[in-house]
Amino acid sequence: MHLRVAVFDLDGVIVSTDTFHFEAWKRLFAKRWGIVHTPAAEELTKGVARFECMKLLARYYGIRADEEELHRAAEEKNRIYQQLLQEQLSPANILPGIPQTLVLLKERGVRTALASSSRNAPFIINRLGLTFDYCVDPAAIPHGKPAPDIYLAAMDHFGVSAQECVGVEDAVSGVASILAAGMPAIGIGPAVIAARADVVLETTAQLPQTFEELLDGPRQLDWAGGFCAALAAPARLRAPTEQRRLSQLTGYFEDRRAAENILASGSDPLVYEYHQLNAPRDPGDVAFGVTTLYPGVVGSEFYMTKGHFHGVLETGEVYYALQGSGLLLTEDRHRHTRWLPLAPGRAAYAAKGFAHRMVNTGDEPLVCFFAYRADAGHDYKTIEQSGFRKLVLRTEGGGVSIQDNPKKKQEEEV
Ligand code: S6P
Ligand code: ZN
Repeated sequence: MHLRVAVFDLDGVIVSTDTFHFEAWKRLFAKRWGIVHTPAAEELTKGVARFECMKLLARYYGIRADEEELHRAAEEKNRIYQQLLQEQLSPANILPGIPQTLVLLKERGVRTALASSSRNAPFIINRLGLTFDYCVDPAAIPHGKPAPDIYLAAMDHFGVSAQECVGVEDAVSGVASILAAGMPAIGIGPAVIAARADVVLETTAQLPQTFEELLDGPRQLDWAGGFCAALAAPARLRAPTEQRRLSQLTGYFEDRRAAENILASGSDPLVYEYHQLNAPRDPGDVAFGVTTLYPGVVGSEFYMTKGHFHGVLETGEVYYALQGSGLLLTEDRHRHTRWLPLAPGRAAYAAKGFAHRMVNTGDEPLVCFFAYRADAGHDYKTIEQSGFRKLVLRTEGGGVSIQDNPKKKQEEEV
């Protein structure tokens, strides 16, 4: 990806204003109703708009007040909050990694924007001594997060495409807003784990390295200490995948002429791609990744991966289907052949000693997670020369038929 613009949420990403909000509610409840506001109640307000917080807390503390009074109280809370910011907000409230990230982006020519729904944002930024190339004015945005409007406004300002941007958020509705704008999303903190961000970080301190990776490609993963990597298909924020086009696979299909005809017509379709993390070649490590096998046929044979034995023959491999349907064709060197169905939620185990190949018999991409012993290595030659014992073919009625591979049969009869 060519990154040109990074768009940031403010609260929880650039700065932590949690303590100011807590103190403001505390003072409000003490003054108006003689109630001691607790951290447990404060938890309920995270990511919730001001007046909604007011109603929620009033219910929590059993306060009886009409809408009008609650509105006035919410306004008073905001005044207290602003006053606290005036008196106490300092660069010490900037979250870890943020200054380094902004310096890095400036050095690398990436423009920065702020997409905060808070009308206090310009004041806060100013006070912290931070500068962004552009701050979206929330007053001019028709629909708040999770609608994409605020991120689209940032994108339009710079005249770039969504794929040239990345958004950073710490709340589910914020990540949803980024994704709805079509941008890749970086999520911060455990709250966004379920929000389908492309990358999820534990803290903002990991942002400088994440941006370096976006700009320069991934660093060495921490195989000795543990790590979490994005394997989403397509892996929008990671290194490019290995791709296999038909021109690299013609010899693998039974009907070679059909393959050559497709190529002669001027197209070289992408048959499959896989993204694998390069584990150290150590028997104690586990190599893993994701393969996406596209739907299609060559003649009547379904699209498939090359297939291979492992170099260390006696090593198994597990496939877990995430999307699509098809099968894992496996065979050993002693005439045992099996085909294992692949569909979301099913795990297929290619036993040690068995060659394995994915076949897509459906009409959408077949996406599988795979994992195997990291030092197993690959033996492609055997399959390249004589194929698998079985061919997986589409019948005239659109069904699936598994037949003997005549080439292999002849060979084994000799
Ligand atoms: C590796 C594992 C997968 C395949 C990938 C591509 O042991 O089985 O990573 O490499 O699905 O298939 P192939 O047959 O071209 O290697
Ligand atoms: Zn394998």
